[in-house]
Amino acid sequence: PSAIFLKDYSVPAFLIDATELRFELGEEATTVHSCLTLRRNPASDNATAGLTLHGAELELLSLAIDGNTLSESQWSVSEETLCIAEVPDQFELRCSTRIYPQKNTSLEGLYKSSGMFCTQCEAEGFRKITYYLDRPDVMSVFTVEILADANTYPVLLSNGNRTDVETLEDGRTRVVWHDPFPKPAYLFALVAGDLQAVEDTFTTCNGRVVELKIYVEQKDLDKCEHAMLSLKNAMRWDEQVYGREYDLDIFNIVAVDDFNMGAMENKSLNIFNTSCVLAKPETTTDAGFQRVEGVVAHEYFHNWSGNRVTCRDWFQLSLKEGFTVFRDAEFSADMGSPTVKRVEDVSLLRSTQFAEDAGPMAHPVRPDSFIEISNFYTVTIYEKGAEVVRMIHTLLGPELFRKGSDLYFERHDGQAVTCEDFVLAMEAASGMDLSQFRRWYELAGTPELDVSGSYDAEQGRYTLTVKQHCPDTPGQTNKPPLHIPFSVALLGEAGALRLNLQGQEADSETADNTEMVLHVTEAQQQFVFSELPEEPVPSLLRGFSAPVKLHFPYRRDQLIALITRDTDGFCRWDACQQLGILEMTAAMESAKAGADYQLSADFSGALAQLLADDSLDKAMLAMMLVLPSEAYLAEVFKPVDVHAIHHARERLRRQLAEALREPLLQTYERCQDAQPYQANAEQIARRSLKNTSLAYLMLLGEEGIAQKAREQFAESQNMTDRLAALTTLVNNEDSAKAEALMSFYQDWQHEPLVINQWFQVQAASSAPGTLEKVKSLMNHPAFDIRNPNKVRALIATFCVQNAVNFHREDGAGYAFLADQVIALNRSNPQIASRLLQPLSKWRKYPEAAQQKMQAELKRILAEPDLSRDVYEVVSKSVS
Ligand code: DPP
Ligand code: ZN
Repeated sequence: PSAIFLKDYSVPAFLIDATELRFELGEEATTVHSCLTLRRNPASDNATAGLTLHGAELELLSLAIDGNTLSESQWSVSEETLCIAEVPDQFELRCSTRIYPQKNTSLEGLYKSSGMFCTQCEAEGFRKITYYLDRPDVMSVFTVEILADANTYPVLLSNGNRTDVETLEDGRTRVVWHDPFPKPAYLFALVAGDLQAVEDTFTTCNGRVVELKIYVEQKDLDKCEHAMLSLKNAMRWDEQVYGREYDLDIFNIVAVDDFNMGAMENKSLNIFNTSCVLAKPETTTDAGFQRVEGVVAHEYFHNWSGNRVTCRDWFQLSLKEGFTVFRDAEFSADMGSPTVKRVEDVSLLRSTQFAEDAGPMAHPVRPDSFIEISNFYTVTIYEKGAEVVRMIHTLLGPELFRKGSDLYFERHDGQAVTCEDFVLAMEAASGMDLSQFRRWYELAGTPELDVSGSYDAEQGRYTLTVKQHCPDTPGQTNKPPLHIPFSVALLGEAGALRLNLQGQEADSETADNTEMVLHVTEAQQQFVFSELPEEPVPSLLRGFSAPVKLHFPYRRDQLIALITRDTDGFCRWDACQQLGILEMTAAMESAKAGADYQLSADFSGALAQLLADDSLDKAMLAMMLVLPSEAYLAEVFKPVDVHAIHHARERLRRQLAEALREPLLQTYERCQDAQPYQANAEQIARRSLKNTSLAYLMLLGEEGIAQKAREQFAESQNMTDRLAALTTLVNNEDSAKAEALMSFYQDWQHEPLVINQWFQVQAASSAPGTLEKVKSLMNHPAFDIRNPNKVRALIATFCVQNAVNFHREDGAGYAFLADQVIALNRSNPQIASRLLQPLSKWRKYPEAAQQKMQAELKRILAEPDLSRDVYEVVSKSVS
């Protein structure tokens, strides 16, 4: 397999004005007839080129140009293309292919999932359906005819509007769908199955009534309410915040069990992983409800940021994904708690994306090359891409950003464009120069900011010295400085101080001038603030204004001041994390020296003060109580000794529970819910704090507390509380553990999504022997390696969220992962490659672990028939 480069991009030699497809869905095979209206692209400089179409795993049945059947000598096929050497300038190409959806385990193209036909075409799945110009800059108007047995497949769907339906004499139904909006093939979708729909309507700002339907299996009809509400909220929000109205009379969502990703934004026919659309209190946790809301909104928002304006090529993937993640994050913030949402997103970025940036697969938000595009649906493209858009928002301010997005949509509606076009629109609308800022799209790696502060009491001046540098990444060294929006405030005893920045006008200031966005653009820069009557505590990178690693030599008392007094929720939380890291560092050093470490009183004291503060958002408080995650700590300490980290962290947690026993107990009782379950911010916050308290209290090993957990498990009516109780019973090896696991399974064996949570709880347990447990669960009748949700719940949870067991010193965890990758390599390359990622990070670990991890990578590399997906990750990792 070889790489494809952005610099080699050229426009397509042909365009497809119209695409007509006819699907004859069968139980053995499916026949696809296509009729493409083609013409030479006037923008192409090759006026005599033959026609090369993409196609993979297709049986070609016939081929005709303008009604004349082609003989075999007139075309040639390779594994991934069909070439017709001589074609007119304008013509109609008819092609028939046979495919086998029932045998398609890759879940790419057309496949079957629990009795229904469905498609997944992004990024390059359409070529597994028929020969086509399967690239996003070829946009075409689709008309789709579907023929299928009327009894087995009463629901037949595709994009756009249904224009015809009839019952044929042979017992089949024939429907026709027409989508008036030209679109690339990756947005094509087809669904056929025995489905039921929950229906509603939405009236747009201009009075258009849109029919909304969520199609599910009969048994799931009671789990669609939340997704429907989220959809309507998202439609309204996009009108209000971005001025974007929906553009068709129908919007359909279909839930599918077997799905590689979360969901897919096909034009007017979104297809969803059941895990991202179904929700009800009895089966779904609060996090699950929030995920449904976020993903429904994300896919809906793609209708403008992705579909109406799409990507020119896959190197521009973040154009639609980064922007859309930013949009859905702002939406979720508006629907719930903005600070909580921000902290959750930053946590994910700092553990997962920073790790990616530091590993062998590091790539810029706009990559220069790839071997397999499926490997680039990454946290860098999505989450760092969203941070890049957020920084533009911060630099421009909300009004100019809106002007920029309006201009972007207006200029490029119906086009396939680039990240550069997005930046150009933002510049044109705002008048701001983003030339240096563009480096965020080009450079991989996480920039580091080294900041120091000094106070001159005589002059009343405070000077911040800011140095930036970005580490080398594969193929990129000696990087130039980036344009970093650095949001700051200076805290005095009585609150944030007025900022007078010498010699530089800051352009984003709050009304009372206590917060400011500094433009960090050089390798080293100084910012001098004057008229300061006292030495301030700097509050830096407020709201996480840029995706960087910040280093500032805070004293402990300064961190505690931030924790208890800062007005920026993110900085308060982050100060807690920093103090937690100091504790962890000290605890690990003591352990190394064979000594006992005792948690510092100032830390537990600060947390006690927070627990006593009734005005604090409970969800925030819950997050502040949690020590830095093992995943984040693995980004902080080098090399990563997972066992030392785990044991030190567990000891500190227990000490914290001892120090805070009384307030935690009170909090646990105070947060009991009297109201019936609702997935609103207030209740979610309360449950989160309650269950965080319970998790701590359980570490005390007190029978009275264990009793409370057992009661909560047995009696709670919602999955959030039930699962939290189960988790703590499992993690603490409670005497009721086995029985609880068994009764949970019996209660929920008919609900695959709940059983996935059951797998997850067991796979994440740090108890010794978990690997053996996971292996035996793979033989459980509820497990199925062909279902990606189950693979994620059991195998990926073990390898990603269970560091101590995955990194067992005998290397058995690594061998287990390699075995699973090898098993999935042929059946589902995307999932295999995704699963493989933890092994690729081998360089972070101590020598002995490195060797074992590398050995497993080499074992995978030696496998015959490696998929492109797996090959790319393994080969880049071992070298
Ligand atoms: N484009 C999908 C999404 O992120 C994933 N393929 O919404
Ligand atoms: Zn997306």
